[in-house]
Amino acid sequence: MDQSSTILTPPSEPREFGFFVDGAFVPAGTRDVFERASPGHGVPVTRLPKCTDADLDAAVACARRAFDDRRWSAAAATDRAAILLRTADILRARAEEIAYWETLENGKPIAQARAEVGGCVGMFELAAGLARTVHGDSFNNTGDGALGLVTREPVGVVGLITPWNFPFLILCERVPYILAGGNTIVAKPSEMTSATTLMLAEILTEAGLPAGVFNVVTGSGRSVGQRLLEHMDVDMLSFTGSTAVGRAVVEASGRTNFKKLGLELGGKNPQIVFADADLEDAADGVAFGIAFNTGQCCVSGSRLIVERSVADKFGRMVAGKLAKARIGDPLDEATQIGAITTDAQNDTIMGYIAKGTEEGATLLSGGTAPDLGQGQYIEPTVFTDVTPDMAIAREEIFGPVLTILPFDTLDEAIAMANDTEYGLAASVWSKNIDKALTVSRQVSAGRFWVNTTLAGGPEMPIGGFKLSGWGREAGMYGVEEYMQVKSVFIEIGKRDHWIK
Ligand code: TXE
Repeated sequence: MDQSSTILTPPSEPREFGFFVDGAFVPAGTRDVFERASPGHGVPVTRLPKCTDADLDAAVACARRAFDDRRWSAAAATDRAAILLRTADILRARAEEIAYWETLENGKPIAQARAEVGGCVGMFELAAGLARTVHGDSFNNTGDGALGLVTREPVGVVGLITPWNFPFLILCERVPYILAGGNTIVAKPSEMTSATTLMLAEILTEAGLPAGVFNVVTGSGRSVGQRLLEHMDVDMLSFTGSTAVGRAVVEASGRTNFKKLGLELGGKNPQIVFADADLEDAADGVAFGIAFNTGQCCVSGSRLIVERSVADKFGRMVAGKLAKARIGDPLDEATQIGAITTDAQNDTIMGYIAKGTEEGATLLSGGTAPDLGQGQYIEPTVFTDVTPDMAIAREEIFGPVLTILPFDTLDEAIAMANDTEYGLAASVWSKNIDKALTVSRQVSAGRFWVNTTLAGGPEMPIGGFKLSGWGREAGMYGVEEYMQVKSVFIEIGKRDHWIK
């Protein structure tokens, strides 16, 4: 794992992990084991226990105890902040190791994985400050006989189900803020990419987090994941994944204890490009927006909505940019586009590319799966002659597939951008501030970018409108999401008696 060498290599044999409960790793023992192969190399890289129902119940019971005895929620915010800051320091020191395992299990380029870990350090640093600044309110205007206080309290035990596309980043967009609020956690990472979640458990413990506050169970969504959704002792559940499973999360909460929910689901995000944009910048941004993380990104800009007068020229500019992006071994420092993370996702993306052609769209560029000798890769793909009713224009593909739709007027651009059941993210490219602001106001999306895309920082909230989900993650919005509000009304002085 020498970062100075150009190409790292996969481990000679898979690394064994246990799951993590009550501050310690539990080895697989007699449990079934899931072996994960690197999508970029096709060789096994990790082995993880398939946790049982009893394991999940034990992890929830442990998180429950750790919450109820107030070992974390009653700690002074300064102490919580100190642990979050120590975590940031250890993350920084172990960034290379985390990036390596993230790349092996996910297939993303190592340079990108390193940048993501850097972003996660910032999440912990910000959350440390927020642990100390989150506060309630007071009403000193209720007359001399009363005082109203509004306090914030942690929700309790939080179940956290995360996907395989950004296993560490999505985790760290949530964990520091959940901990800042004083909650305890049972995390269930995707069975495809659990290693770095387990590494975070080790790091939090080293940073001084009390045992039982952060627990990790490994295994499939249908088994331990579903049980976590239905668990009566889980007070809140944060789910990031498909809209279909998001529905199952809502149903499970309704059937059981009405646990509070946070949902970040799918997207079909528009990139609106006006003729007055800096087209060179916009072409680079649109190419990045669809090819980053091989389009396996809930905020991918997968629908290019471009002013008709420049549509042909701009489509060629984007295709030209994408043709220059370097596809290759995810462990190669120079790689910009890595492997497709799962076999199922690979089939889904290739299926949509075939469907686009069948539906009558024209393949402007890409569309093939290059043979790099090992692993699974798909070229960034651009379709023109797309109509808004085609499946490739409506459904989340979750791959590097861009559709181009031309527009004539501003109102038409806004209507096309909103013509989707999703509302996660959107971008507008224009040098005319009136157009850019009008579009930003009228497009339904939880995240909006002007003359950029897939950008931001830990202060900025994350989440969606419409079928893209409920609630917001990150920043102060994220901390408040994982807290309850309590109103405390206090009488001052002698009571005015009801019964005289
Ligand atoms: O997601 P799942 P998949 C979208 C994307 C992709 C599609 C399918 O379109 O093609 O979803 O991906 C756990 N109870 N996104 O099948 O199944 C599962 O173990 C409890 C968008 O991988 O939703 C994993 O930890 N948990 C997205 C997590 O849910 C269950 C990111 C996500 O898996 C469960 C990923 C169940 N019944 C996919 N079934 C985004 N918003 O970024 C599964 N899980």
